[in-house]
Amino acid sequence: MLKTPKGLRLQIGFFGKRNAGKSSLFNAFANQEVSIVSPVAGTTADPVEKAMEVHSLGPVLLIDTAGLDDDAFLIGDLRQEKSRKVMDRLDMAFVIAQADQWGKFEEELVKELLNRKAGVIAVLNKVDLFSPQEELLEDFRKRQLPYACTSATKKLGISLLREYLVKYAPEEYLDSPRMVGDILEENEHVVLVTPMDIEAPKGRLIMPQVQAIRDILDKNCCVTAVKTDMLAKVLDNLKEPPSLVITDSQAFREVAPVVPENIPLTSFSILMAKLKGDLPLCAAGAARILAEKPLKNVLVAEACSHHPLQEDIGRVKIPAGIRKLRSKLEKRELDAHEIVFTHVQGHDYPEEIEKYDLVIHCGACTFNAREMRTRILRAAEKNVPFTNYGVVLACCAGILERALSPFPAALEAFYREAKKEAGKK
Ligand SMILES: Nc1nc2c(ncn2[C@@H]2O[C@H](COP(=O)(O)OP(=O)(O)OP(=O)(O)O)[C@@H](O)[C@H]2O)c(=O)[nH]1
Ligand SMILES: [Mg+2]
Repeated sequence: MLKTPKGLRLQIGFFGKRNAGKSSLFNAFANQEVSIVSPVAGTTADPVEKAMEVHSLGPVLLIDTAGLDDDAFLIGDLRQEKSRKVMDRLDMAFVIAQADQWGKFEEELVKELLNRKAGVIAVLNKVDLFSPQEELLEDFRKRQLPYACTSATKKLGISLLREYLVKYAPEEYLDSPRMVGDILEENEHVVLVTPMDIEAPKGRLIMPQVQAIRDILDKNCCVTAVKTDMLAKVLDNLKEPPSLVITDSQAFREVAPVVPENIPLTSFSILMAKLKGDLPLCAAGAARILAEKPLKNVLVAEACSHHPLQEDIGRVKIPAGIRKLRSKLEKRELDAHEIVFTHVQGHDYPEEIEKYDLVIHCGACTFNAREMRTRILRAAEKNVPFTNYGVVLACCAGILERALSPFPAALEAFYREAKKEAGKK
């Protein structure tokens, strides 16, 4: 129906010093001249991406990066900064060096990548001209660091790189996590509420809707999709109530009274929190909005850089919803400046996360699970509550508990945190 979204692809980075042959290997791997190759050191300035299918692994995203230097991490050069940012979202990385020049710098790179939980493969390139030292290879074997000797120009060793990917790819890519199928039994019926407002993309459904349909069908369940105003009629006409209703978060307020209390109801965004991040953690994070102590600085992080609908949610709906909720809670009208919402987009995510009282993330449909995990981790390490759009929208609409009811662990996490917050001032 749609192309595989970027966030579901295994992301593979090509790293190393300038002129190591990263772009040449990238092209040899892709079997296409995608990235510019030249003998001039520093040819690649910005990360270059190529989506492709790897046999028996499925969809991958290759990312060629700008060459790094020995003092790369000191000089703060913009292009090197971009290469480093790529590291945060990788599943796997090739660390590439000219075959006779693997050294301390490459080892540092391997360490950085392993710290980020990426799978690392050492690549000794240009073996048509240079030979690696036998002791080095022995050392790799001892440390169980997978390595390959390649020649990008002679196309040697490229298939070994592919084999390694399949061998070392994280489990989740071989067996994708479920969005909703895990809470359904076979033959159940799910109703989706998919409003087609002016923001809906022309001629198609948005990705979370498509992904949910696929997951429900994979579970051998039946799915009915309706627009908001048809919901009451469809529910009336069903002989048996559906096992679950999933609605667009924005229509939650309208949909909730139409769906009888005995029918579990949740939102697409909550399913995205489950698929990409950590639903219990996001549920617990929402408790901070309802806490008694003042809420001053909120970071709103958005994965897509060009999405008017998401932008509207992050920039308008959520700030307005939270201000309204806090005004009610504090029993006074909050001024616009009393809660500061800071917005970041794409792969930007601040290092000093402790400045914020709360992080609110979008559904992250364009991110892979690892990048989300890195972000969650960064907040958790600084004890900053983390939540997402769907959970916040449900919270502002006053239906959070209901939207979480199909996921008992998340509901419990919310109650636990709310109780803890109630004890603080
Ligand atoms: N002989 C030989 N030359 C190679 C090989 N791989 C790359 N080269 C050459 O090495 C030079 C640099 O290659 P690139 O692929 O541009 O290197 P890079 O690592 O992407 O360099 P930057 O990103 O620009 O820093 C080019 O002249 C390539 O033709 C190889 O396996 N053998
Ligand atoms: Mg290059």
